[in-house]
Amino acid sequence: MSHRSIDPARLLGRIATLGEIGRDAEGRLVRLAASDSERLGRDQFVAWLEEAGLEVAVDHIGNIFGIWNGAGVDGEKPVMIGSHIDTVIDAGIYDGCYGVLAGLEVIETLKDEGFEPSRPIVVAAFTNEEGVRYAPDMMGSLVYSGGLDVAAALETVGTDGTVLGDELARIGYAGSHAPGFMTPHAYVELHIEQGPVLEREGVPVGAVEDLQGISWQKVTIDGDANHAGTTPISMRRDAGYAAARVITFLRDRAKASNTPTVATVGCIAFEPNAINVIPSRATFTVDLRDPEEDRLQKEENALAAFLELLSAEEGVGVSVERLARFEPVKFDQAIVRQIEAAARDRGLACKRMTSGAGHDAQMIARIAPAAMIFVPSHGGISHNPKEFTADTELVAGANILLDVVCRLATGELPR
Ligand code: HGY
Ligand code: MN
Ligand code: MN
Repeated sequence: MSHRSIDPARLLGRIATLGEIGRDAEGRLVRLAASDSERLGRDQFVAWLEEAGLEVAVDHIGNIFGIWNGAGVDGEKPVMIGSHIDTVIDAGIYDGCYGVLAGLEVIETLKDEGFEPSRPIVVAAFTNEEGVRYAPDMMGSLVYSGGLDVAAALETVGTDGTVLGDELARIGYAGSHAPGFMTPHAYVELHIEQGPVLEREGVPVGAVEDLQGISWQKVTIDGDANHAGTTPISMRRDAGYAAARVITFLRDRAKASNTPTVATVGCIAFEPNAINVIPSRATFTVDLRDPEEDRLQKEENALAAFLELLSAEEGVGVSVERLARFEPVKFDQAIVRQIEAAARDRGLACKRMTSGAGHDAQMIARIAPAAMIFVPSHGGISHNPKEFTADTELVAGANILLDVVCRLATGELPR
């Protein structure tokens, strides 16, 4: 059975090109949401959309859409292919970008072939999926799906004190469309797995049927600055030591749980941050995740109880701010079956999976049937410049996306 195929050179070339945009002085890839470097990435993506002859739309939160209306399908709900092009700090080149560029590639392949969809096909690059500069993550798709008021989102103050709405206006991406202006008929997101499962099991395609719950908190511990040399241990209210106890508590608890629960302290800052001063303040983030909502709540409660105990034992003040909280999400089984069927038709093994990472698909699943396709991550590495997926795996994943989009765009019944 002969299969359509995307243009590998065009897709791989664009992934490499976008991967070079937004590097800092040390050569690290840093395209934080609504930053100058991200604007360069956005401009490049829009240029490619225009070259492909797509209608370009930008909404109030800066989500970018490339719309292919095809012949006379106006008014029909579109098939939407999405992901993101903002990155973490010192990122790899595939996270998010692969799914957006593969979505554009699928549309161009179908256009070039004279394919006649029975509905529009749209590629979307959602704003601030990573949430590194402005919390919460998946913000653009959360606003698009009605989970967060756009005005409130635009007022978000970043870790650098900037305001998201000002920054989007400054970089020229405070768009005119209302978030949610197109309700998808179906949404598919192609993404690197960012974990070790597919590579370890030698499976080239993941059909993602659910996504774990996410809890982000910022913890502030207040103690007393004092002299590192003269202050007896028994007299200390050491915010730095208290923070360290939280980190080991979280790690030990997750490790002992023999469940998929994970806990991460990714950011930490001490004040006054001087070698010979006992820290008066420690501020850090806690990222908790679990596929089961009740277990995730249990982890949050355990942390809250530990913080209370710590405050009593160490004589420190503790305050917590919630940054993000998303329950686990189930994806659309009909689309998951389409992904499995497409892999089967191409003779590729396929495995049903849970996503450990957050994705825009979990937000768009609130307004449309949605599912995801994963391809292997070498060594399970991501959010790291060593992130890598082989060209053959990238092309195979994009062809699965092509097949699933064709089925969804021609009204073929889900299998
Ligand atoms: O945090 C996440 O899982 C995603 O990379 N934003
Ligand atoms: Mn991503
Ligand atoms: Mn990411």
